[in-house]
Amino acid sequence: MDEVLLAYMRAPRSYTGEDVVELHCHGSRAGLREMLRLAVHAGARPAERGEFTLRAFLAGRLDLAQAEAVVDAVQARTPAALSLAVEQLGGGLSAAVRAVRRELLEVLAQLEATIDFSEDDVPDPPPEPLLEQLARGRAQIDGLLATARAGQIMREGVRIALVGRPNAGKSSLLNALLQSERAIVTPIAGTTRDVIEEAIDLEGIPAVIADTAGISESHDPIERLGVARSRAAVTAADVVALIVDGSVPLAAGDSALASEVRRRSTRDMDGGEEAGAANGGAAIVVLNKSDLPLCVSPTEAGSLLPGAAVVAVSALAGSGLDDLRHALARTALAGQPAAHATHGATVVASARHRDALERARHAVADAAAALAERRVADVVCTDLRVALNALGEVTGDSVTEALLSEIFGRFCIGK
Ligand SMILES: Nc1nc2c(ncn2[C@@H]2O[C@H](COP(=O)(O)OP(=O)(O)OP(=O)(O)O)[C@@H](O)[C@H]2O)c(=O)[nH]1
Ligand SMILES: [Mg+2]
Repeated sequence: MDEVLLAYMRAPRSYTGEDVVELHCHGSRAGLREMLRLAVHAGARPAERGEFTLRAFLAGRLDLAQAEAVVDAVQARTPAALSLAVEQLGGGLSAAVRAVRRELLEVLAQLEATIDFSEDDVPDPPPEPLLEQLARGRAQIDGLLATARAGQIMREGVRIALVGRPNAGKSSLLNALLQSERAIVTPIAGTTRDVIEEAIDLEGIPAVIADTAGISESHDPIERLGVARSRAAVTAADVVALIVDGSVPLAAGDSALASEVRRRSTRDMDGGEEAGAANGGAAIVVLNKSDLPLCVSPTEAGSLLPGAAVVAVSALAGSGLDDLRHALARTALAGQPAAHATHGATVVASARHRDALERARHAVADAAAALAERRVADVVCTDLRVALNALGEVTGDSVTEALLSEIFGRFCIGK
C-alpha cells in the first residue's frame, strides 16, 4: 500500500524502555488510515492519550516533571517557552527538588534513629545542626518558588487587550505589532465591531493580543454589542493597554474608560488570583499618533492610570513599538525577572509544581518550629514526611493513580 521506513528500537533503549517499532509513511490521509487499519487488523490497538510517555515514566526513563515537560515542549509557543520546557525535560527541576529531598531525608533519618532507640537512652541529636539543614532546604524551596510567577507566565502566556475610544488607533497598533494588515483600519469611528485576537511573541512571553471595538455610548445596535465584547475582553485580560489619541485633547470618554480599567484593578486585588487575570489588573497607557503635534502630554496621559507606564508611539510611522513591547512584557511580569533572562536556571513553570512546593515549604516550616520548641521527634517526623510527599509529587516519587491519569490525560494521542 505504501513504501515506508521502519525503525526497530530494542528495549531498553527506546522512548518507553520497551521494544518499539515505528513505521514512517508518506502521510496522506488515505495512506495513514489504511496503515492504521492494517496494524489494528494485525493485533495492534490505538494508543491512549500520553500512553507512550506514561510507559516511559513507569519504566523509569523519565520522572514526572520530565514527562510533563514533553507536553510543554510540544505546546511551546515561543522559543523562550520551549527552552524552559527543554530544561525541565533535561531533569533540571527534578534535580533541584531531589536535592531538597535529600536534605530533609537526612534530618528525618537522624530523628527516626532517636525514636527507634529511645529505650536505649540514645541522646537526642542536637537540634541546631538539624535546624540549619531544614533552613537550607527551605531556602532552596524559596529559591525555586521565586521563579514560579515568571515561569508560569512564560509557559501559559498572557492575554493583552487594546482598548480605547473609537479612532484612537487600536487596530492600527495591532497591525503594527503583527506587521500585517490583520484588522480593518479606517478614519471612521466605530470601524472595529468584534474582538480580533492574534498570538504574538512578546520578548519571549507567548501573548494573545486582542483588538477591541472602541468604547463609546453608541445607539447603533451592532456597535453596542461590540462595546459589550470590548468590556468582556478587558475583564479577561492580564494586561490592558489603554490607547489614547494624542493628536486631540483628552475627552470625557478617556477618563470614563480609564476608571473602568482602574475599577478592574481594585476588583482583581480583592478577588486575589481566582479573579482570573494572572497579574491583578496590570495596565499601561499608550499615547498614540505621536507623529502628529501632540495635544496630550505624557504626564497628562499617565494621570489617567496613576502608577501605570506611559509609552508614546505612532502606529502609522511604526515608532515606539519596541518600547511598547518592552512595557507590555514588563507589566505582564510585574517586576519579576523574565524566566529566560536567567539562562539555564531552574524555573518552576507549572501551577501544579508551585502548589506542591508551597505545601512542602509550609511543612518544613512546621517541622523547624516543632524542632526549635524541642517537641517530641514524632511530631517533627510527621511534618517532614508531609514535606517529602509534597516534593515527591513533583518528581513522581509519590503520586496517586488519579493524579497520573489527570496529567497524562492532557497529552495528545501519540505522545
Ligand atoms: N497620524 C496617525 N494616524 C493614525 C495613527 N494610528 C492610527 N491612525 C489613524 O487613525 C484612524 C483610526 O485608526 P484605527 O486603527 O482604525 O482606530 P481604532 O482605534 O481601531 O478605531 P475603532 O475601531 O473605530 O475603535 C485611521 O485613519 C488611522 O490611519 C498614528 O499613529 N498616526
Ligand atoms: Mg479598530
